[in-house]
This record gives sequence, structure tokens and C-alpha cells, in this order.
Amino acid sequence: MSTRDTIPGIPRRPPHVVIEGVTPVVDGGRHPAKRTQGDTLVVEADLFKDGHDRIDGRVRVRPPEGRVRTLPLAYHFDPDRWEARVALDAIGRWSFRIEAWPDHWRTWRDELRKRVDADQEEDVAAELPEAALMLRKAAEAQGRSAPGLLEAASALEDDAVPAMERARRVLGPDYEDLVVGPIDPEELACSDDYEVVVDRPLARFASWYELFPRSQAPDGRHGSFRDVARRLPELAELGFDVVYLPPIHPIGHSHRKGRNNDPVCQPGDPGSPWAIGSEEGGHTAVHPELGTLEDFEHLVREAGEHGLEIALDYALQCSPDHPWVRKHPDWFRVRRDGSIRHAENPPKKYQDIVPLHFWCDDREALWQACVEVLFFWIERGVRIFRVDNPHTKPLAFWEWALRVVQDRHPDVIFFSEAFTRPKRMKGLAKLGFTQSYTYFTWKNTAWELREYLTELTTTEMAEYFRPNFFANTPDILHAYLQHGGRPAFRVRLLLAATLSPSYGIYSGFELAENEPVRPGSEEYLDSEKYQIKPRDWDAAGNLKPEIRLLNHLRRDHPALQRLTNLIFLDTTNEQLLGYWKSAPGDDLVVVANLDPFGPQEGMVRLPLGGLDLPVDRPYRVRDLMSGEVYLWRGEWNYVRLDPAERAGHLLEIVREEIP
Ligand code: Z3D
Repeated sequence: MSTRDTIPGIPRRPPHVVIEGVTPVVDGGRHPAKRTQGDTLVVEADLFKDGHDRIDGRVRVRPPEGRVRTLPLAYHFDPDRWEARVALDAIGRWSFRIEAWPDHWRTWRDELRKRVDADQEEDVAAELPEAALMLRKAAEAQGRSAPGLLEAASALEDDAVPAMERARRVLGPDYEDLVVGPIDPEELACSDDYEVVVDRPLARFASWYELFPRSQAPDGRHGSFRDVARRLPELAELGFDVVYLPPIHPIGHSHRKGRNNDPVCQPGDPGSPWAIGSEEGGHTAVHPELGTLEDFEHLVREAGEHGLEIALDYALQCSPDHPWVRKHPDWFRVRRDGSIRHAENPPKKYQDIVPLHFWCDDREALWQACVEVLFFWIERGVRIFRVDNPHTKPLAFWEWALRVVQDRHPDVIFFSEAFTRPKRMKGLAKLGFTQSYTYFTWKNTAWELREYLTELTTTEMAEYFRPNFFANTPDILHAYLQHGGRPAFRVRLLLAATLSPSYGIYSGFELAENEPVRPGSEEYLDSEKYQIKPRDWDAAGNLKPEIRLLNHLRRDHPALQRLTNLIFLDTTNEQLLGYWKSAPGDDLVVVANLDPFGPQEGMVRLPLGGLDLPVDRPYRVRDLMSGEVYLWRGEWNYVRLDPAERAGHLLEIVREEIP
């Protein structure tokens, strides 16, 4: 090969800094990470290059509104891992980008310092004009006149002053930050832009309570919004933040379900609230027996006065009597015989509803109508939607609809009820759901809980999937509760309320209702889904004292308001689950007895270093639920938990010295 031939592929650009391993990034940037307002976003990246040059970098942050902010990147322990901390002071969609460049100025000064220290006067004299040139280039790159830079350049070249003296001056602190940013714009390396969705704090930390409005009348008649309003003081006092209502719309008649999911109903049966729509209206109407739209708006306001928020169900399906079925038959898949196949979520059959055909020819009008339903309720003060079976509707619909709503109303929270396979569940969270139901109800042993929580808190999932640990739902009465009775309810409550910053119970939980419709089923006997179910909320043995205490402890303890601050503790008994939740100035240790049938004892190991506890002296721990104080010593301590007394310890370290 002759030297005249150009060998292709030789890069033209000057050496670039490599930017790698940027966090937080979800799926290479395809989806946003999630944070809440008030959080500090820690942006990190690996920055390195060949040679000995120093590197500098910054992060450019675009808030949802207002000017782009520039923050310097710095490294701490690892010289190749850089970070910046961004105060997330607004809700909405943020983005950030990493920029890095070779820091020629500081590199040059470092070398100069070595030469000065070694007294290499000749070299020093030869180097000064190089620096002057660099400063002039930098001034040029900045576009405008940069008098500081130009003056400094002239001073460097001033032969009247001895070279060593000039060098010492340029090594002084005034010159350290003379050049900011890349000298040559060509040397600027940029990452992609990555998004972060910042939600309001309630998206992260809230205690939820689910109730059926129609069951709230004290005397067994059909309850109304007014009856719900009467329960608000109690729910507020119990420390709940969100009251979630199953659908409040008119219930259809065709194929209405009877008690205990009977495909045939009896006269007087109220039907399932998820069978939305009748001649009285569809998704923007209110079931007449609950009251009027004004009554509902009144309820929303009254809830607000009690510090509670109302969450509505968003179930995109129709009873065959829904007005859409008549007006828009083309929004459904009509069979050749004119009928529409009922909806299902295998193996569950929903004979009383028909699914929408999201890919019908008129899909633009259909999707539009679906989103208008959300705007309708948003206008009436609703900001939280629990979304029914989202995995049975197109992912593309959710990506579009959630974006459309949140672009206008970034304070809206969407809670995904996707009980489906893990990847689909995660996929919905990535596409925009603010929080998600989980497999928590089915994780009852210590290893299941450790494995699941480790996934939720330590993998990429923590960036985009916010669990909401419901301890029961109208669809899920787990065998653990059926067989374990009140002690099982207690421990599940303790776990839900302390493992996840968002948790909830469906009413009846406080009464430890646990009769299944038949053995082996997770459905309740005489389920409220198909009938009105009045209760005495103060019945003997109710769990309200524990619920109240836990909800208030959650409010008082920042350690219980975060998800990823969880560390499991070793125990010598697999029935004892131990974990440590930490926040600045707030360390809590939970030891729960997972055996609802009898006492369990064993040792639990505390990380003395992490908890800042003495190795050689005893210390005290206080149970925040019982008030009892225990004297402990060293790493391993003895615990005995009797379900007749309590589900577990929720311990705070007593920081005062023992007298
Ligand atoms: C669940 C809903 C209820 C009943 C069914 C009934 C259906 C329609 C389901 C469908 C989605 C979600 C709800 N998982 O309760 O099912 O259980 O028997 O056919 O009325 O409503 O919306 O939690």
C-alpha cells in the first residue's frame, strides 16, 4: 500500500471524553425515571479519556418550565465516577444531559506546578506562551470579549517579569477557575437527553383505604356519597391519605351478576360496580342511588377539608347497556350474529361487560372519548385514578393517554391494577403509570418477601416502578389471611405499612374479614362486589388501634416514607423477618413474626456500625407500638414474638446514654 492511499476510518475529531453508565436511566433512555418533588436527583456518569489530561464535566438540566440549569459534575471516591445533585423543585417532566471535555487549562497548570517545584526554569519559560495561546483560544470560544482571559494571556507573556514569578502567579488561586467549559467546542462530548418524571410526594408516600360507597349506610339501605362523607372524619383520624372508590357510575342490567358472582342475578341485586353504564349514563355519569354529580363534587371537597383525597376507578369497559354500545357499535367487536363477546381476564369471566375494541376503525374518536372521561373527573377535582386491568388494553393507548393527561395536569396520579406477568406489569409502569399494584399479597414467607423486596428496591425497577402494597383487595383474600385469622392480618398490616411507603387496605380488613366463598378460592364469601355489605366498624377485636398507630408512625418517621432505604437483617429463625429502614436521623428496625399460629423466638443481628451503636456497652431499643423498652447488647439480640400479643416489633434506637 502506498502512503498516498488514504486508509479509511481514521477519526477526524479531537480526543473525546467517554461518557458511560449514566444514571438514572431506564432502558437506555426509552423511558423516564421517576422521582418526587423535593427529592434530590443524583445524576451520575463514568467519565474518562486516554492520556493524562484532566477532565471536567457538567450536567444540563431542563426543568418542566423555565431556564436550563447547569450544574458542575464532581467525583468523590472514584475518580472516574462523577455526580451532580439536582434539586427537583417542580412537578412534571424534566430532562438532563451530561457534558464533558478535556480540561486543558488545569492539566497545563498541574504540569507547570511540577516544573516549578523541580526548578526547571527553562521549561517553564517555554510553557508560558503556550498557556497564553490557550487563554486566547478560550476567549475566542466564549464569543464575547473575555477581558479576564486576554489580560491573563498578556500577563503570561510579559517578558519584563521573570518566568518563575509569572509561573507562580498563574499557579495562584485567582487563575484556577479562569477557563470554564471546553476551550474548543469540538471537544465537547454530550450524552443523550434522559427524562425524569417528577410527581407530587403523595405518589410516593400515602396510606390508602378502599371502600364501596353503597355499603356505607349504617342501616343496610343503599349507601350514598353522603354516607361516605360521614366516614371521612374516622378515616382521617385513622391516618389515611387516600380514599379509593370502586366505579361510581350507573350499573348495567344485562347479564348483571348476582350474589357470589352468580351469572344470574335475583331481583334487587345491585350488580357489580365494574359493569359500567346503563340508560342512566356511562363513564361520566353517577349511579343515581349514590347521589348526584354535585353530591360527588361535595364529597371531593369535604374529603379535602379532612386532608383526604378521593381516588376514582378508571375501568375502560362497558355493560351492554352503556350508551356507547348503542351510539358507537363500531367501538366494539360485534360478532356476525350481532352479539358482542363478553370481556375476560383469563381465567376470570366478566359476563356482565364487553370490552372496547381499541383498534377499531374509529379508534381516534374512541381514544379521545376515553381521555375525555379523565378530563371530566379531573375538572370535578379528582387527581388520582386507580386503573382497572390496564394490561387488557393496548400499551400504546396508555402511553398516549397518560402523557396527554399529565402534560396538562402533572399532579394526576395513575395507579395500575395490572395483576399480570412481571414484564407486562413493569412495562406499564415504564410507559407512565405512577404506581402499581404488586405481588405482595402472595409473598408470605421470609424468603419470598426478601426476594421480592430486593428486586423492588435494588434493581432498575426502583427507578420506575412504585409499589403500592395493598394487604387485601375485593379480588384477593389470600389463604394466609383465611387461615391465619387476626394475627395474620396484624402481621400483614405491619409488613405492608413498613415495607412500602405506599400501602392500602380494602375495608373489612380492619375487621379481619376472611371467609372465602369456597375453600381454595381467593374470593370473599358474600363479596361486596355483588351485594351491599353494611358493617359495624367498631366491632370487637377490630384492628383500628394498630392501623391508626402505624399510619401515624408512618407520618412521623421519614424512614417509612421511602422505598429503597431497606436492608434485611439476619435472623436465626426463618419465621422471623428482620429489616432496617433508615433515613437521616431516623433508624427503625422491624422484626416480624410470620407465623400467625404460635410464638417464635430467635436472634436478630443489628449492623452496629451502620446504626452507630456501641460494641462494648448495652443500648436500648423502644418498641414504637407497645412503648416497651429493651436493653440490648452487641450485634445479636434475642427476640420472642407471640401472635397473641403482637405481630412484631417496630423498634427505634434510643439515643440517650444509659444513666
Ligand atoms: C375486579 C373486576 C368485577 C367482578 C367480576 C365482574 C366485573 C365486571 C375486574 C373487571 C377488574 C378488576 C376489578 N380486577 O373486581 O371484576 O369481580 O365478577 O364480572 O362487573 O367486575 O372490571 O378489581
